[in-house]
Amino acid sequence: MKKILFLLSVIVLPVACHKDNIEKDNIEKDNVEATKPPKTQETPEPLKTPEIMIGDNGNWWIDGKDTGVRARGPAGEEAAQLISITWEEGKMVFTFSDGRIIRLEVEVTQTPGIPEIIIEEPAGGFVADKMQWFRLEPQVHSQSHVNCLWKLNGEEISTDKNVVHVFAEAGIHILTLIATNDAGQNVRNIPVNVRDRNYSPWTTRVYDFVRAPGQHANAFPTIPPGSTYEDVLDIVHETIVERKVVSLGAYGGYIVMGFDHTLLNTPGQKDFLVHGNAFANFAEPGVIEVSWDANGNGLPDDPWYEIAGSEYNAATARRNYRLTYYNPATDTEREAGAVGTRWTDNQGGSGYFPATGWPNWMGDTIEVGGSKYENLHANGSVSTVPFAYGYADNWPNNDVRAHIDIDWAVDAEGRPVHLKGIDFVRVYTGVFAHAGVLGEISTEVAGVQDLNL
Ligand SMILES: [Ca+2]
Ligand SMILES: [Ca+2]
Ligand SMILES: [Ca+2]
Ligand SMILES: [Ca+2]
Repeated sequence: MKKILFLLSVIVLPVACHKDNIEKDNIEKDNVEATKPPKTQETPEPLKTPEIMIGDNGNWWIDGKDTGVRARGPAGEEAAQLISITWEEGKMVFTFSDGRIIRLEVEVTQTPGIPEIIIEEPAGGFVADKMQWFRLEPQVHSQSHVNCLWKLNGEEISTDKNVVHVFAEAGIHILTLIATNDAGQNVRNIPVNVRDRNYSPWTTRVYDFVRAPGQHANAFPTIPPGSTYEDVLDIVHETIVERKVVSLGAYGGYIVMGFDHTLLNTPGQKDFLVHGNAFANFAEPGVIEVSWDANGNGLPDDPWYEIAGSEYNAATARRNYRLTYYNPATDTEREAGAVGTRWTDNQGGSGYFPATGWPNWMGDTIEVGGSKYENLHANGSVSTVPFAYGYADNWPNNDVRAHIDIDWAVDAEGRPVHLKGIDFVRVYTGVFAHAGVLGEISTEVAGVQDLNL
């Protein structure tokens, strides 16, 4: 985008327009309205465009103050035409057609009026990549309460001062900021050149992995003895990007994954699918949480939102559930003769979970939590019935009931949130159950697929 150019035609100041007989302190204002001068890198843009005029004493007046600088030549001569006004180190520089240059200290003060919008535009204009967050933080100055409204190609997208948006399509898009206060409205159009990019529809990164106890405590993928957490994260990352299965272990075991792009919430469409290894009547439902990089640091340290699936409002659902497993090899409080892995929760519960496999790298305790749902057992048989929708490793991968809509996301209070897109997906085993000879109910994850890429 080209900066708004200073229009010479509106600041031509022929002395002929000056009226000699105006009263003292009454300052001529003919032909002296100037557009905002172009800003330079050295000087900040002023809060308000100064009012420039020739006073009846023949001097330049700035914002009603006599500068003491003559605006014209000797009596009877025409003033040279003003050809530019620029800012240099806090001074306004007036250049005239006869070569004269006048530098004036200009004290610019904010006065009541419409909101002032200041946007530092990079050379060459604003550029964004498709499916990556674009952030713009303008300065908006106003002496009264100001409301901001952002539009994209004419449609409202935000009412915050700062806009964060993700563009689905390449091309030139016009962002419009409308700042409104008591005095009126200021509107700024900002073209953004959105570049095309090719992305992977699959998970490209694993950020975190905590496995809960289970029969595959050190398998799926194989974790060699002596592996550190970082080693395990590397192994799990390789497994996921190769689209192979990672077992999360019993209740609460989790994985955090990300992408090379922001996975968009396509209106009216399901958006992604967590691949697992569910088959007919052997569901091991994993709770899915989503997050977007709100703080812009590229890391999953932002609020999480649960995908409220079919069980979210079940009477047996538990929120803010916390469970601690104790390593049977080091647990000094386990009772003599007890079988299984001792556990306690934050709701007064405790017991021994039949699975005894302990992930080698996890230390003495494993603390996990989130929501907890009741597994739909099929009368003690090894089969478990899938939940209706909204979970991982629940329906087979090729079943549309495994598809997830980002619109199902809710906040910690259960209120729907409206996310434009997500950058991170966390999946954790959502039930605390054991399926006899098949071992604990443990969610498997083989990555996340963007359904609209
Ligand atoms: Ca959607
Ligand atoms: Ca499974
Ligand atoms: Ca972040
Ligand atoms: Ca499993």
